[in-house]
Amino acid sequence: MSMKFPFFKRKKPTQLQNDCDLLNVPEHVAIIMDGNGRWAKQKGLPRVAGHKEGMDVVSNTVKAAVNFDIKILTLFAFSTENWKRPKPEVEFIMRLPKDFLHTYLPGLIENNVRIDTIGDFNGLPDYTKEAIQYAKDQTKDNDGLLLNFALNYGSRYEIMRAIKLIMSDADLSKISVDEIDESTFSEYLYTNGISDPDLLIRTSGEMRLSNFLLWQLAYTEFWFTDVLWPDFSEEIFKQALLDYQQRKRRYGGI
Ligand code: V07
Repeated sequence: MSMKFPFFKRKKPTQLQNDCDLLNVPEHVAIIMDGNGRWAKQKGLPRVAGHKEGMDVVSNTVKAAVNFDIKILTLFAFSTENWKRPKPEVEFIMRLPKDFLHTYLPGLIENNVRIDTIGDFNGLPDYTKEAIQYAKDQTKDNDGLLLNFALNYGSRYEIMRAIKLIMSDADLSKISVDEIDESTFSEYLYTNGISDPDLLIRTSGEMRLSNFLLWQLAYTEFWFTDVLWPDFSEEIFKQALLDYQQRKRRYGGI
């Protein structure tokens, strides 16, 4: 069992632990895992081969996050806009969570990882929901890394949904207008209870947010790389963390 997940064990300090201040790693890292289709095309493979390769890179990235002692890793796996893709591609992608968990759930459990999701969970196919719900149940008491998948997620929808929830609570006199501030508003978002990302990484050279965590990224440091997601590695992750540590975070102050 543990031989299957050799990189998960924290026997030797990783390179990062040698040359970077572990007290200063971001608590919450969010990643837009872009470039899977392009990676496949460059290799003359079908797009889905890129998604499959990207799935295995998710596992390596989780291992790295555990090694780096990151507390929360939020991965943009499927957006509300991604339904517009060809049906066979969407169906393939929707089988990846089950595929992933079949291979990697035991290692995640062994390493105290908790799995959760943000987004419209009910809008996912039953076979996808069932596999993920099982993993959530199996890991709910773990207090190591929170591995948070954004699935069927769109940020404008999330914000509009929050407004509707607030208005319905107002109708029921559970909340009054003057109680609504930034902090109570945040409680109505999918990310209720988790801190805002300290660092956002986007791969494959695109420099936009694509409707990801618009509210939550207000003060987040952004880090972009031309590397395509299937080529992302612990080494590139480490570079992002080192760059993050060089930046002065000001939160609008001086
Ligand atoms: C997906 C692989 C990564 C690149 C981006 C798109 C394709 C892992 C999961 C997953 C989700 C939930 C869960 C366990 C694993 C996943 C989707 C797409 C929809 F509990 N990778 N991955 N889910 N891709």
